[in-house]
Amino acid sequence: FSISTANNNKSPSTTTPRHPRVLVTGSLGQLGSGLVKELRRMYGNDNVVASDIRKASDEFMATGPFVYADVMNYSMLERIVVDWRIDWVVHYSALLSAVAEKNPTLALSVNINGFQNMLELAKVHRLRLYSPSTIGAFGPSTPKDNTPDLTIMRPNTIYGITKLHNELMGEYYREKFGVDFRSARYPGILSADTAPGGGTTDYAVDIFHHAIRHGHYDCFLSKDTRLPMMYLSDCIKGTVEHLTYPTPLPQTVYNLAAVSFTPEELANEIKKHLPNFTISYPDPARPDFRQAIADSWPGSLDDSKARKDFGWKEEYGLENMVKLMLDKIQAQVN
Ligand code: AKB
Repeated sequence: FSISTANNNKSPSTTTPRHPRVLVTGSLGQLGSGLVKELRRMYGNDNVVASDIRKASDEFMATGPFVYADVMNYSMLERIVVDWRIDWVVHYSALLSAVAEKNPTLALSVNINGFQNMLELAKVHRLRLYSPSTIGAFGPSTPKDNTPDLTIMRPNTIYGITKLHNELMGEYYREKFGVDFRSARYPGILSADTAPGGGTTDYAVDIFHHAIRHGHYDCFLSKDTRLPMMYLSDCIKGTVEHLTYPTPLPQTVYNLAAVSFTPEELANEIKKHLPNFTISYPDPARPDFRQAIADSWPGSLDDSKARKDFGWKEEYGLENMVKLMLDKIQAQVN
């Protein structure tokens, strides 16, 4: 990343490399705080502006700039971009699948209007915009196994509809206006330090807390619901690789995957460390509302394009991820 600092007729133009200045929205969510930390490590604390609509902890505030940013307010966002001379935006503000399904009107506003504000700002101020999509952008008619990047996409959840809309709008702005828009379809993300916020894949985090604290977990998905998942640090690594790739990539949106498992397979892996752990599942006659959401999503993704185009490769599979989650949560309890 470099900016031109001088260009007159007498002396040759010189370029002084400087770090990009990055704005992260939704930075207090499951993914935001880890990404902010990594970007600050790479570019310096003052070059990464964290934002949210909630108050940050003293600990988080101590690490660098933090501003209030309501993604539905275009002029507020524009002021931040101008005042802080932002180059790149990572847009994480969104309602996840389960909460979106409970409040579709709010999901439409936040997920679509909030994103549209960012996209428009990216056009006007020549920003690089990274905003993740999701496995939720696929639907029940999508091929379930090894789902490719390009396939049938007819999501039947409000979350999926908003995310697919954003994929297409980002692609349109890239083609039409040259906006450097980048996106990856995230699977469910597992993390020990930050809680997920209202998704269908949240069971895969809750299970660890319950296993350690109570020895039992009452799962809201059926035991054979297979979904793609990933450990948080891998997601941050993949996001940084994608975000920082020096030139626009051949595709606007990439599948990003690491591992796929069912609740039963996850529980069996946990039992290897906690032999007394037990799990129960819903009565098939009375499924939780999130079962229908999960059933409409793929069981595994083909992410070979991300591996080829920006070198994506995960570090964590089921075994080492389970061990790490248990160790970290055990340390919190002690
Ligand atoms: C959710 O469950 O809603 C999210 C996602 C897969 O996008 N974790």
